[in-house]
Amino acid sequence: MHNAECTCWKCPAINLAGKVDFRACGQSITSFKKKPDSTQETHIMAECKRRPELGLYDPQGITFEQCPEWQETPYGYLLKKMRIMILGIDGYLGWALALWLSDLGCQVSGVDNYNRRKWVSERGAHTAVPIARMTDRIHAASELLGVNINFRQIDIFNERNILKEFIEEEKPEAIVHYAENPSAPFSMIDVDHAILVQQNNVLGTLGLLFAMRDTVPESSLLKLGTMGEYGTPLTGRPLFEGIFPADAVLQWDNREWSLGGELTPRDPGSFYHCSKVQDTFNVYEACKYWWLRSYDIMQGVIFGVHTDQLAADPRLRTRLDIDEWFGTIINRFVAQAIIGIPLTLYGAGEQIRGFIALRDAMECMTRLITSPPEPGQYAVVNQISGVHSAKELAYTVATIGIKYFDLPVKIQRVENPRVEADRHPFEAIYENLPKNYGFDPQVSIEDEVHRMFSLLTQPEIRERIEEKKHLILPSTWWSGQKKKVERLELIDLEQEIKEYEERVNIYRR
Ligand code: USQ
Repeated sequence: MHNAECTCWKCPAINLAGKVDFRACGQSITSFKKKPDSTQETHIMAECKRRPELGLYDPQGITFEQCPEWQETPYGYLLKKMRIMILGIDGYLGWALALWLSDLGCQVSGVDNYNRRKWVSERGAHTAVPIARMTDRIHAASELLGVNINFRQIDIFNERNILKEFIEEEKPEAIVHYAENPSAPFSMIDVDHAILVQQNNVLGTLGLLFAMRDTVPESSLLKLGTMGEYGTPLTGRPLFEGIFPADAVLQWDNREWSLGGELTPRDPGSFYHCSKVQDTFNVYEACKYWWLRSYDIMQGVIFGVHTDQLAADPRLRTRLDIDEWFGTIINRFVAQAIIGIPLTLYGAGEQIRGFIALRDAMECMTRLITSPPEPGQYAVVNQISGVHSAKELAYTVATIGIKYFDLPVKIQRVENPRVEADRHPFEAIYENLPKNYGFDPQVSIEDEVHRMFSLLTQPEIRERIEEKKHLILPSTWWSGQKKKVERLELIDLEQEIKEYEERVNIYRR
């Protein structure tokens, strides 16, 4: 188990308040652990909120493996009935994680203001996979999975005090923060939308950090960042996991400095991505000032519909957006293939991004929850399972659609409404999750695309996609223009796929 040797020092059930004067400490536990005269007497003392009978004790003395409060699961030792609050629980990821964690025995609470539903309807769109009202979803989860989710409708920016009261009441041992607007195009519509995204995301998160300081400083924050914070540097410089490794150096003017431990450069590609960059700094500072502990999760583009819990019953499914604002590339391509719209490659179609399937993202989150950062630690992971170009993905979706679902799929190149490099080098580093948290991706793009075709070709869902066909082609330009993109090229697929398949063994089943 990746977290067997972790000790109470990382455990959210520990109460350090008043036992350690963090202001007197350096950044390292070792610098204040022992008395200067080496009498080996431990200076950090803690109490366990779950096991008060221990009294004051050395928080480095007991490991997760040894503690009866931590139990073995497939994803590491997990605190029994761990209390986890999910902000943004009504969203694509939030709902999937709520069911996943509840099913693992966690006590899940959640917060949402239904903004995602409102924003998608502002575009005139709807989720392709129908979802019920939150009360019905929670009822279905209780009936079908036997789990209880405690939900509160709260706007984390406008109702900070109510959020704080709810946190105080629930005392979560981890908080997963998904309650942000995730759409790059939405943030580029006009000044009102750009401000809305930054206010919601940056200020909402800032308020949360203060609430955590005052209520649950020992709880870990799992904050969703994005791989898009780094951009796609044309030098081809590797995209390290948020922080430079120890051996990175800066050379200039015949001098050299270590960059180890410093935040890596950011080059976001929309006002939405900028909001995530600002979050990074706010979370980083909060960890520094108040010894909060946080994972900044630089997630790539997510795709898919499947986890075991979501698939257990139609009432448990999560939303799936396919419109130009909220649909992500693979999900959009599958929907386009089903209703006969040529798959929309923006520009050259050679943009490269990191990707991860919904199910694998849930596993990563769980593994991170089971292994909290140390007090004061701002840790980063690049949460992806592979990197692909837009063109490669279009070919994958087209091949599966043609071969296995008998669909006449075509691909088109259209004008790129975004300002982004569509031919660039890309070297993403994503070693932390596999190396330190035991993550091994389980879902290939091909398998998940196959599964999506099976679900989205169901008549009711197919009809819902047809209904919103007119919202597939983008009309939100980074320049501020509002006009549908023009087609640049219709690709002769049969010939291309044949050649492509010869080059790459694309469908590995
Ligand atoms: N793209 C196409 N055709 C489409 C849609 C997108 O070619 O029909 C291209 C875009 O130009 C872009 C890439 O595919 O280069 C990804 O676009 P996307 O809309 O799938 O994803 P993006 O806008 O980058 O944002 C999504 C999520 C966001 C998350 C981000 C991770 O909406 O919340 O932060 O993925 S990342 O891309 O790594 O920054």
